[in-house]
Amino acid sequence: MAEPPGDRILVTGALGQIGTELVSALRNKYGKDTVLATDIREPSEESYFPDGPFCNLSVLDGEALEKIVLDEGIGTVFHLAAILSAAGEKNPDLCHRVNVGGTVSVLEAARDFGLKVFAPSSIAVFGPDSPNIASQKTPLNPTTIYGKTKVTGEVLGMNYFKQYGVDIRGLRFPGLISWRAPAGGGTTDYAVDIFHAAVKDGHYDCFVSEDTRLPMMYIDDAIRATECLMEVDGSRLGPSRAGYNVRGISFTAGELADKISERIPEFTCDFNPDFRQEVADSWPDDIDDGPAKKDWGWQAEFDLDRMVDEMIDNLRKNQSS
Ligand code: NAD
Ligand code: AKB
Repeated sequence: MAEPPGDRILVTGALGQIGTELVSALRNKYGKDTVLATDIREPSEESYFPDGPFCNLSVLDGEALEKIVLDEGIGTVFHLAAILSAAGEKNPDLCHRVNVGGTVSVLEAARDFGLKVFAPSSIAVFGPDSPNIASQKTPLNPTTIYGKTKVTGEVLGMNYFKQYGVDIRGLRFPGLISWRAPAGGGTTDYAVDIFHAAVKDGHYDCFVSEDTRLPMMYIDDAIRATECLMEVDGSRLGPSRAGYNVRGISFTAGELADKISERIPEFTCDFNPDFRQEVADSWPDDIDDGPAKKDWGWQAEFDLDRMVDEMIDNLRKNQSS
């Protein structure tokens, strides 16, 4: 493997739900100027984004990516640019181009310049034939275009690891729940939107049915899992290195609405499933994360009550500031 041109960090798709939080965490840890945030769009005036270096980059432009890697002395890439499940079902061609094409651009740069890469996968890799609790070894037969691109991403990552020695690491994130940045066009977005609606309007029209149960995780656990995986000695990582299952919480949409009502008694929720119901129905209720626990000591910290308290407290503080 080549020696990387430097030890700075590049984040693709940095303005999204995860990037907003990850860039902040990485800048706190390694220093503001060490982390170069990039995205195909510009930061907006209205939304929060941590202060520090930013430039436009489409992950489909492999040449531009390699030039930034060289010019900016990059050693590690957190590759977050993607089109999520609901947006992907509406625009499958774009989803395939960005998720597969973008990952190839990053892996090619990693091979040419000796970069370490974090590329998240998703519980969307599982399909309707998955058991209710999907294990690491459950066969991957997704029916969504997004899920298929995530399986391809894991396979590509393992190929670049085996053939070229690229240090690729990835997690199969559950639906992530956070309060700073809006969710970015997925099926689990309801579990973020419901909090904003509850705090602002006291009512939410939910696009999945009351009994829809899915694997979820609070953002602080997701950021901690990402940091742990990237910091652990590579010799501890097994064959799941490109897509470790990481478990957080599992609840139904109805259970979440009830927990919010316990804290906001006037809150009401209607359930009117749309096309995203079929996507949700194709995913497991929960996942088992035995290999992540065994290989690098993963353990989530947020249960349902703690996550609901954090979301409501933070959104209320944000609203009043
Ligand atoms: P998001 O949709 O919030 O953000 C994605 C970002 O990518 C956006 O800011 C968008 O502008 C950018 N982007 C789109 N096309 C691009 C291109 N061609 N070049 C550069 N940037 C481009 O997504 P997220 O929730 O932050 O997800 C990040 C990663 O984590 C994705 O790989 C996603 O599949 C994975 N993931 C997310 C969740 C979740 O619940 N948020 C769960 C599982 C996996
Ligand atoms: C989505 O719903 O598409 C994402 C995911 C689980 O990957 N949040």
